[in-house]
Amino acid sequence: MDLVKLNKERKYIETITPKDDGKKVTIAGWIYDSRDLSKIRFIVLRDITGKMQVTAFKDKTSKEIFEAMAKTPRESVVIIKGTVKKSDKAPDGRELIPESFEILAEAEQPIPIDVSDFSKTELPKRLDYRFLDLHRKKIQAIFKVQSTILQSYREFMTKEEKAIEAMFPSIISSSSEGGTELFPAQYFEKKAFLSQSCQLYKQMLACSMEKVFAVFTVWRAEKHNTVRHLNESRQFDFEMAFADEFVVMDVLARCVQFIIKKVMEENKNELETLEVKLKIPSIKYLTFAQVTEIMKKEKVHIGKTDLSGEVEEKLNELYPNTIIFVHDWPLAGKPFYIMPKGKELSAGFDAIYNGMEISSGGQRIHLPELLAERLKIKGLNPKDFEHYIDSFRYGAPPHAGWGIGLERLTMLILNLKNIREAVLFPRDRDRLTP
Ligand code: AMO
Repeated sequence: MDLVKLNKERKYIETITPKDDGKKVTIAGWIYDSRDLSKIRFIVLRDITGKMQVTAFKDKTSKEIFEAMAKTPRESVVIIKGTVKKSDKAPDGRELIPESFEILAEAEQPIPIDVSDFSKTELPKRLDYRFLDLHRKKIQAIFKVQSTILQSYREFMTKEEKAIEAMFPSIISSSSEGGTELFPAQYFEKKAFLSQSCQLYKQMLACSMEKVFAVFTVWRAEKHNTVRHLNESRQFDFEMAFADEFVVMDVLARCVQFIIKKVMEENKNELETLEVKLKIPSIKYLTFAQVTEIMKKEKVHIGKTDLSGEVEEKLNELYPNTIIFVHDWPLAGKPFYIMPKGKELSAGFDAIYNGMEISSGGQRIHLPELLAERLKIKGLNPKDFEHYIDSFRYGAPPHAGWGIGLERLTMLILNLKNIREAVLFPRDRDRLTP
């Protein structure tokens, strides 16, 4: 097969319209379904854009093609040339009458998981065969939407905010979020860790480049196995100089609204496939103390320094389709780099959307002495953070920022029940392959 020629000739199924009726086209893809009615044989061919019925007749189609259509198993990869014909019986109103049929890769049988649109294969098994799971329209829809989320985050940051995209190291020498949860790595003779966030680097960068953002992979050695946590996840990071938490909460609100608007505009088919009805969320600001009061009335238990899943769900019930910013967070519940506000409170916040935390952030400490003091209070050694602390000694403006979990955001936009659905190849407590 001449693949250069194929790419010139090939038409994606979605682009075949009434204008093509009577014309010869070449399509390529996977056999989704086949039916044999003795004198008529059907194949439904699927490519990344859609499905098309291919219809062969015993008395009209060549014997070779007629037989190949019966023999070639589902999920095999084929190239079919033929004439487009209007047909009331075909799913999209047109079918292809084949004139040539070439098998590029025959799928071994049996296929280990059900890859039909109605598949009931359980998630763990699907993830064992993720490469096959990705043959499915629903699964492809999730990652088409995630691609829009990624692109629109970049578009928002570069076009609306004029921020600068940055890359940071993934191997670090000390914690960036607190003492625990690090994966150790051997770095020649030195002890190192996989990055648990680009926190310290994005802060150092914002102190010269003012407005920066990143799409950054993080590793967290948390042992729990939940439907909302991963051990490897991706974050949308943002950091801005001359800003406090209120400035960056506003950026976050507009950013998430922008992303959701783009998904609504660009992924209509995918949202339909996934049966998701999206609306642009509204924005609500509450202090931690206000949330405590509300929860008292609702008789939901609230911790002193953090919000439980139950509280997050209750907030969603009270303020549906809303990005809820909970600010003036208790100092004890935030990492060492968050700016204190008096003795008890901090300039840190969490953002909750559809019943779960999508982001946390706040104003940072840009004062070296205060930073060293806060590190000690958190049980960390300022010596391990020397470069970071020093970076604030020679002209560092006040700054603030946040991080959104990409998989969390995808999960919550699409109403997925398990965060693993929003990762191509998830890494959790038990899963290191594929
Ligand atoms: P935090 O640890 O709250 O903050 O993470 C930010 C966001 O990332 C997502 N997230 C996760 N997603 C899946 N699995 C996990 N284990 C996981 N941990 C976090 C969540 C969360 O809201 N440096 C700060 C951010 C900042 O202040 O700029 C940070 O990492 O959506």
